[in-house]
Amino acid sequence: MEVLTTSPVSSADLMELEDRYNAHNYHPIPVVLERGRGVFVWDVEGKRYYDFLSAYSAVNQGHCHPRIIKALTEQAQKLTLTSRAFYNNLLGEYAEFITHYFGYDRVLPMNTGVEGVETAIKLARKWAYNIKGVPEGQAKIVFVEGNFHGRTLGAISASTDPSSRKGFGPYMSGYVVIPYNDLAALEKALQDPTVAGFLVEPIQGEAGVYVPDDNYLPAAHEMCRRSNVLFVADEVQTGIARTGKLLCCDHFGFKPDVLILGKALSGGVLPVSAVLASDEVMLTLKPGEHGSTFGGNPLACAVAMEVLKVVADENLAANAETLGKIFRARMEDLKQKRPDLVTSVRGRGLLNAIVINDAEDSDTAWNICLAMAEHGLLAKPTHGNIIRFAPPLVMTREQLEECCDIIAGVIGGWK
Ligand code: IF1
Repeated sequence: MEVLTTSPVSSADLMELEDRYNAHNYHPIPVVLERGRGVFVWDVEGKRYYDFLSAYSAVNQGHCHPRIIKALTEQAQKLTLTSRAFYNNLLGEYAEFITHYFGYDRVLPMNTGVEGVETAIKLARKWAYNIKGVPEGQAKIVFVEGNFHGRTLGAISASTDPSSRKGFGPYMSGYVVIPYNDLAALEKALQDPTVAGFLVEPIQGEAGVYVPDDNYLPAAHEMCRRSNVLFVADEVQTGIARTGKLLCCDHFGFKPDVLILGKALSGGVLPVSAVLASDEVMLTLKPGEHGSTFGGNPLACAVAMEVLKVVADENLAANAETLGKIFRARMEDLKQKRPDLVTSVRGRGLLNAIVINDAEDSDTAWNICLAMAEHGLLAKPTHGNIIRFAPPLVMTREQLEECCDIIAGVIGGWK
């Protein structure tokens, strides 16, 4: 058989094919990618782009990182899945490694981010009944407005975004939703003695990269401690160096009681998520009470260990912190030049967003993203008028400056 180095099929054909046979639950930017390396991806026509989405922060370590792909392929030839009906030779090593790495007693391995969220909710409820003494069936979880925790019924039941939520009821009970970045509202919610946990993204990603006030998270953590409520951090998107520290909570000097990780825990090569907690919380779960066919599989264990070593060896958190400052400074310059168009710049590390001065239903941000794609940079709007910028953390300063030139060129010259 003849081996082709480039696909003979055009982007247009492939988009049509997907559109014809796939569910219409996404509206992608019209590029068809077939290859990735580091901060770059290539479409089927061979055009190269800077990736400023990083698969929603799953590819923090860059596309097809050689060390991660080596760990994947070597393990794939040995053993991929045993289920948890048996022990495998890597799960213990991985559990020791990841708990020491993040400073927790125990880990519960899952696959997707939302499974991590579901696991954390179940853990908080179990802990409330077994340890806190909440009467069975009455535990509550407190969430904040604008949250995004995934697509399961358990997660969308907490959502205040109609597009995530509407038309999928009935919803989970035992949820309380309060305003974000509002300590008074949290104080009030925590007065209810049946509250088991407070589940929050340290920076709200999907909502549009909302960074809370400096004292919000540490004060919320302290309030939870005083009320005997678990502080559960959803760091699926913010975790693993994205915001300029290993965890976003590290910026604020506290450790969540329960930590949820996903996405970049596998460097984007397969779904790997994890929930980390203390003995007290984790040991409330007994055999048969929770699990997953794929959770803790040896392939995931091998990959996740290498991923975390790469994050440390390549100082990705420090790089994200440094480059993030440069990026926001460049975007602030752009805001000065085009105050009619750019109304806000925000973020932490390399999780940033700019707000385009437009109604959410305007297509300006979308059209800007199409123009940036033409100039070789991929980003996608969220909520219509917010553009999120989250490149792989392996980017160099020179590359970042070049990307800022592209963004400033497109937006600066926008008519
Ligand atoms: C989609 C955004 C990112 C998450 C947090 C759990 C999950 C996610 C904080 C679930 C997932 C995604 C999923 C993706 C869009 C996306 C996203 F645009 F919504 F905000 F990352 F930027 N907690 N985030 O952000 O993880 O089950 O998907 O592995 O297409 O729904 P998952």
